[in-house]
Amino acid sequence: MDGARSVSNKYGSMDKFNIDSGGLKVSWAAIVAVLVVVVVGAGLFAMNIRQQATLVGDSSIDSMDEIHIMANGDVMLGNGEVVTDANITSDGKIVLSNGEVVAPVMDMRSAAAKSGQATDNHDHGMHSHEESAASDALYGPGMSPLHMVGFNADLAALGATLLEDFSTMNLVEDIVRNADDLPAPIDRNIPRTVKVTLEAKEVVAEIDDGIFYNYWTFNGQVPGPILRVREGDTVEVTLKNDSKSTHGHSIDFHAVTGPMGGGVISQTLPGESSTIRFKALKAGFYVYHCMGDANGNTAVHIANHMFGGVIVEPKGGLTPVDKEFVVFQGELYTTGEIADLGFQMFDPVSMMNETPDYYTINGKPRGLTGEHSLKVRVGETIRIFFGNMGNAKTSSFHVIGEIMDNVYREGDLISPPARNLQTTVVPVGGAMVAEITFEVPGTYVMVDHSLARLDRGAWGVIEVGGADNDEILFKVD
Ligand SMILES: [Cu+2]
Repeated sequence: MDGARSVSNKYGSMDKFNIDSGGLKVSWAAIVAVLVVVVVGAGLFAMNIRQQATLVGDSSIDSMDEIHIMANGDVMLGNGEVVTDANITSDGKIVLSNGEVVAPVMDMRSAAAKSGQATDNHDHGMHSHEESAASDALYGPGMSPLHMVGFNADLAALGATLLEDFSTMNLVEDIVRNADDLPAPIDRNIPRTVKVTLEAKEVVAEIDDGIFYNYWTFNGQVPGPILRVREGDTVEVTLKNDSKSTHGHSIDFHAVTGPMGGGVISQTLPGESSTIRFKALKAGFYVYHCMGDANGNTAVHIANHMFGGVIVEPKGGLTPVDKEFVVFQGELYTTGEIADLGFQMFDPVSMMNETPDYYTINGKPRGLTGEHSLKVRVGETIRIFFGNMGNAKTSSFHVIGEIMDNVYREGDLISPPARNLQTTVVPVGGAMVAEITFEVPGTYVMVDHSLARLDRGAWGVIEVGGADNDEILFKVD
């Protein structure tokens, strides 16, 4: 990392780059403590509301269905009036002055108000419960307790559910899949049926030291497993959905030709499994991602990092190289600000605004640095399979100090590659394959050349060992 350290920014040197967590390393045991704080905090908030409460003297409510809890704990009545002293019970219900009890309604606009966006309260009041519930299903955060708390952190009852659920969550020490963790090239010239099993697993892992997130994954790491088949192969995929999951999951394979990429026929509820078969008709490097549950919400499942890749080799195979790597860029949308410690929940409003808090490389901001750096020797040719599975941002892939010899744009392994590219554009939901040979040893940084994203994690490191080569790069004076 020595070379990289010469690059500095407001967060410090490059190996400490974008997230200044003060060096705090939180143990796994401490996560529970963090969550206790979340839950107790929410509980105290509700108690505070109760202490302030007097019964609401409003007889003009036409329908109990038109009542919403706002993010600040106030209650919006059906006539648009805001009540600041409603009684919120410990199980998250609102008690009105006439003693009637209504269940709270999650509302997107409450979250918007919380995040500082303008809202139209009067218009808000006109929305029915049914409309609101429908919009939650279409646009909202899904039904994960963790995400619902993120959506309206005022609800102590959900906080309690959170803790209860968290005690049984899958904990993953390191969410990053090593860049060299992909299958070897295909060594056969006949088609075959390739069987793979993927498991949808909702886990808790660190975004960075002391920052935790409820990732949804395939097989507990990001990206999910890389599948490698030959053009013409039949691929049989069994999707298991972990019994601890809070959602149904599915897979939309971009390598599939057929409706929804298999996303409908692979719908799988928690604790169940589905098996689908598809024929890999066309060679290329393709991404796959969860298509969501029966309610859709594909973007939420992608934001939570349910994605991976499929290499469909052409019948003639790929040119031999010395090493192959897989690199995936993603986006994380959290309720906190960048570098906020503790448990960070998914923020649907940030996602809809397309403002990621972090860019991930194989699951974490600057995920492929340090021990996860790509290791190469001078003279070796490497092939990088790169996928962009953010929800919003096109990536401008670039390796500082290198020129890519061959670039198979957008994952097209059939056409002749582009040659000698400095930067290549990788669309969201797309991919590319690059071949690079290194001539000079040292530290190379691969970036999304929208460099404002560096502070949020959009970079990784290629360490190139070997003898100096002063003929190519040399400081004269
Ligand atoms: Cu999913």
